[in-house]
Order: sequence, then structure tokens, then C-alpha cells
Amino acid sequence: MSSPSFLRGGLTRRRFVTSLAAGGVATAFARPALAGVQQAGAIPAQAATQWQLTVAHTHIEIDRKSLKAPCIGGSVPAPTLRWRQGDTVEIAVTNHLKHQDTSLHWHGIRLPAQMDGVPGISFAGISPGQTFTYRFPVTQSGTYWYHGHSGMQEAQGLYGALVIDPTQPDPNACPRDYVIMLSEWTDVDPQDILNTLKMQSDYYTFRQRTAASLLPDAKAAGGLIPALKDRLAWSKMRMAATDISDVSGIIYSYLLNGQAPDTNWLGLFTPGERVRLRFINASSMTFFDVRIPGLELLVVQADGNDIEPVPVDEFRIGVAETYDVIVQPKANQAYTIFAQSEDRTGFARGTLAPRAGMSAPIPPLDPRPVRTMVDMGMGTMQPGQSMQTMQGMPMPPHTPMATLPAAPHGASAPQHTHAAMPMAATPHPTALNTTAPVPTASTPKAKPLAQPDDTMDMSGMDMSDMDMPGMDRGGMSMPSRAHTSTAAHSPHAMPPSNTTSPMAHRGGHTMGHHTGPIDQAAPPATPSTAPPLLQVDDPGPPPLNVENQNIAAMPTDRLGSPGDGLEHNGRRVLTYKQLRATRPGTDPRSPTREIILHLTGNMERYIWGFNGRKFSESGPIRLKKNERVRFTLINDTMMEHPIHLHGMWSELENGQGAYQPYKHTLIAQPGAKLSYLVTADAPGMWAYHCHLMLHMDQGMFRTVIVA
Ligand SMILES: [Cu+2]
Repeated sequence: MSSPSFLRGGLTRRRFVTSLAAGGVATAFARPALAGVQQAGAIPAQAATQWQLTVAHTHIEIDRKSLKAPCIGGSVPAPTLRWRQGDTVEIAVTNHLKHQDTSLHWHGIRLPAQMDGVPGISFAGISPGQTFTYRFPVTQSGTYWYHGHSGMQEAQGLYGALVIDPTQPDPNACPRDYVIMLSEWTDVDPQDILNTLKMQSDYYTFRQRTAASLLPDAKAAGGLIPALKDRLAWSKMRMAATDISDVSGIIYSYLLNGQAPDTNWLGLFTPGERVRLRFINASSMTFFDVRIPGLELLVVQADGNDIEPVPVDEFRIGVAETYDVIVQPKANQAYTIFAQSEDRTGFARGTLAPRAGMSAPIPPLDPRPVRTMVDMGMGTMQPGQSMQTMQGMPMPPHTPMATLPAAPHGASAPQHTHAAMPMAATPHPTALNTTAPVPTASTPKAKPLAQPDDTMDMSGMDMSDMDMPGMDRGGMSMPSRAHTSTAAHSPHAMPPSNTTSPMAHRGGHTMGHHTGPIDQAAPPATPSTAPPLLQVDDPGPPPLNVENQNIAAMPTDRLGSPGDGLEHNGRRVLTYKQLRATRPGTDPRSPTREIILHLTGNMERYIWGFNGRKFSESGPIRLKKNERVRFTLINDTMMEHPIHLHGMWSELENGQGAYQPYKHTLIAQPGAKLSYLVTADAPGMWAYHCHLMLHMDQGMFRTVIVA
């Protein structure tokens, strides 16, 4: 055990939000006022309006890993709460921790800001010995979850499921109904994990490519030499193509309803019955790929909102997302619920069976995903395609291959002196499926890409032993870092359909957003009657400095991709593009403002942020009450980030027009660009952050003020 947090000095309220320095200590026990002892995964028989929960330090042992940590009701997960839409619920939370504040946040729930449970933003937190009563009307239905928002308590077991009955008859009601809560468990203190990552970012990534994997790699790359060169290229970038998760199965046990794979959680069914499984990813750092060999999964709900059913074999669930799935096992046999971690270092597992004592085979872990140039924001390439195919590709002045410049720390983004990243700064307004005008698209500033004089100054790059066909120094069309055209500085200076770009069409692939709207199938959200002018808040490409290691030069639309490691695996895997709401959205207005945010980070230093700045260096995002806003995310990093806005829905612009899905957490894939609409109908101060706990802790966090 590491030292408890109170030995490390006191925590101010602000630190609770920004720095999750609280090492955990304690157990908790929670007592739903109107429910008996719950079986893990079971849903209380009745909805209730009054709940009492107690947070306390408890000694818990799971999978032979022992942790004395804060938890609710002495159990991990915490009890499942069942509410009813239209009721007003009251949850009295008592803090029995001796030396730490605590808090509970109702993830995805629309409520008054002061009930949202984020210390320092929504309320003061719950001090030791104190009881705080949350009270709010429940206006929605579906599957959600709740978790601690103080320190790193969430990572230590402070999470439970929420099931909300709709007022209307539930179209997805099933005779069997289980919560399937996925999470991870370790006896390493979260603060120690963070300290370790700060010292050595790949400490927990032990599955690097080896000599043994060279042959399969060569096969994929079309030869041994290309494969070797690919490896050289990656090592030059000081990144590993197999760097998938920050923390791995080397220390985590992956849990299903709080049970390790060996313990094998069991859900009973009668053959022929429809079984509803409410998947919740309550882990702090792990994405899971979920399937049940032998069963089709009918995905009927995403993040609490019903969607048109999508039959799949598999889906990826990011941290904090939920998916409701219906299965209909007909045979008198057991089925394995198999949830492998994205980095393939382990899995959570449970069983559906007609009787106790049965089990089904556990499938082998899939091959681990390998990051490609797409993940670096280098455009659309097929797996196996790599560096040697990049001939003629325009690149940002500071390519990821460049060593970090000694840029002034914390340099303000808009004032950066780097040359333009025409591709990175592509025409945001044209992005995605909307009827919004492109106010700057045809400004005189427009400048074609990759002028002949824009060849990159690669003198600062040591490429001596990196002899890559097509990447010889003269052959690359790169904007010079010394070239500081103001036109190119303007992110809006790009023609919306840039046919002058050599990357506009390569090998038949459409290059992301550079060729205009990408969601071809998208019907307009509203009849296109004089759409309002779109104001664009765009800081431009963030500077490369100690807080930002990479820029996605050619961010792509990845909504049609199931995610790294899942493409072409022979199974039907859910994609974001398939999510279609069963009801039209409630606000048909076009956005009047677009806020562009780059997701940035430095993996080596383990610093994360938005627009190249961490939370402590940034101001709030301000929204006008009832404003209709588009958030556009450009993921400059090599990792997925599950981005969560508190208090308001995030309507993913995925080509489904008026039926685009309402979500509370959206995965931004590496190198991807995506957008979503928000109606700022909830006044107050809200949290907005990456839901990977350590990323949030290390700066990928903002406040949003609606007034
Ligand atoms: Cu993140």
C-alpha cells in the first residue's frame, strides 16, 4: 500500500478538481434505503425516490488484489439505484472517510448545476462526517451511472449503476434485465500509477513489437524492408506503434460487475428469452471490446438514449459510455460475455447460462492494435500502409518526427510563431453534416496548399539512418517552419474543397474533411432556410511545445470506423455512424457558433490538455444561455479520448440529420476530427473533460459556464 493521501498534505478544494492527489484509503458501505442486499448486476425490483449512501474506507479484496479504499456501501461496484422518470429523487450521501472529502456525480443526468456533484465547480464537496442531500427531478430515462468526482476515488471503486424507468412503456423491456458494469482493479495507488507514468510513460506498455512479430508485420506491410522501415520511422518519432493504453493488464484486473474473470459473474436466462444487458464502462483508464461468441448483439440504446436497433457481433465501449444490448440465447448452453481491453493485455468475463455452474470457452485475445499514420492525423491509410507511402504528402512544419522545439512553455496558442498547418487547420466550417455557411471559405486569403516553396526545412531532423523511399528530404512537400504566411495562419483560409491538395484524393480515398462535407448521407437537420451566420472560435493549431507533442496534420472523419484493432476482423463491429436516435432531436436550430478544440498532449511528459494547454493555464468556455453551439474536436494525440460534457447533451453529427444521437460521452479517435451540437439550456458552471482519469488529472479539463 502506498501512503494514504492525508500523509501527503491537505487538499484544497481546487486541487480536488484539478489534481487528483488523493490516494485512497478506505472503504465504504452504502445502504440503499429501500433496497436489500443487491446481487451484482441485479436491478432493484422497484424504482425509489429516497436513497441513503455512505462512503467509507473499506478493505476490499478482488482477484487476490487487496485495497483499502473509499467505496459506497462496502461494495464494488456500489449499489445500483433505480429511479423513475418524472420523479424527484433524494440521495443523502454521508461521508465517513476520516481525512478526505468526497462527492458523487450523476453521469449523464440532466439536473441543476448545484446537484451535479463536482467539488469546486458545482458544490463544495462533502467533508468528513458531513451529509449532503442531492435532490433533483428526473427528466430522462435509460442506463447511466454515478461515480466519485473527488481525488481519484472513482478509480478506487466509487462507482455504481443508475437505471431509470421511462414514463412511457419501454420499447426495450425484456424478461431478463442485467447491469453489466465493466471496470478495472489494482492494488497500486492511482497516485503511484501517475507518478510512474510521469517518470516513464510506457512503463505499463509491455507489449512492444518484437522480433517475433516482424514476420507478420512484414506480411502486412508488403515486405520485410517496408516493415523494418516502418519500425525505424516509429522509433524516430519516439513513439511506439503499439502504444495503446497508458495503464495495462500488467497491474489491472479487469472486472465485470466487480468480479474477476476467474470468479466469473453469472446471469441466468431461460432459453429463448430476450435478455437486456446494460453495459457501462466504469473503468478509469480502459476501453473494452465486447462480444458474446455465439450471440448476435442488438444495440438498442447508447448513453441512455434509445437508438434504432443495430445488430452487431461486437462493440467498443469507451470509458464512461453505456450501451444497452438485447440478446436472445436459444440454446440450452452457456455463453461467455467477453470484454477484452483495447490493448489486449487482459479481459473481463462473465457468463450467461440457463443454470449455475455452467461456463463456455473463453476466446483468445485478439492481436493487439497497431497505431498507423491515420492515428497520427496523417490522413487515411489502410492498415499496413506506412511511412514509405507518404511520398508527396504535405506535412505540418513540425511533424511528429521533429524533435520538440524549445518553444516557450505555455506560449499562447493564437500567438504562436510556427508556420501554418494548412492541413491541420482545415476548413472547420465545412466540416461535417450541417447546413451552416462557410463564412471564410472564399475569403481572398485563401491559399492553396503545398506551394512549391513550402518544402519543409528538415535540417533539424536527424534522418541520417532513416532512408525511406519517398521521404527523401527534397521529395516531401512540407510547409516550411520558417514560412509564416498570415493567410496560412488563418485556419479559415482554406477553400472548402481543396482540389489543389495532393492529398485530396489518394488511391481513391477521400481525405477526410478536405473535400467538403463528409457525411454524404446526411439530410440537413433543418430545412435550409437562411441559416444563421456561424461564428467560429478557433485558436488555430496549437503550438508544439512541452505540452503538445503532435499535430494531426490531416485529421480524418473516423465515425465509420469501429476503432483501432477492430477493422476487418471478420465481425460486425458497431460504429458511431450507425447510431440513429429513435426520436428527432428537440432543438432543430443550426448552430450560431463553433468552438474548435484540439485534444493535445505530451505522452513522454504525461501532460494532457485542450489546445496545447492544461487546465491550470486556461480560462472557462463560456456559452450563452440557450445558445446552439457546435463543438469540433481535433484529436492531435495518438490515443482515444472519451470527452464528457456535464449537464447538457452532446448531439453527435454523424450523418443522421434530425436523428443524430444524443450522447454524454464521445470517443475522439486518434487523428480524428468530429463535431457535435450542444444546446446550452442548463445555466451554471459545468465540468468538461476527458474521462480517462489520469488525463483529466493532468490537464484535459475545462469548465464550461452557461449564463
Ligand atoms: Cu484523454
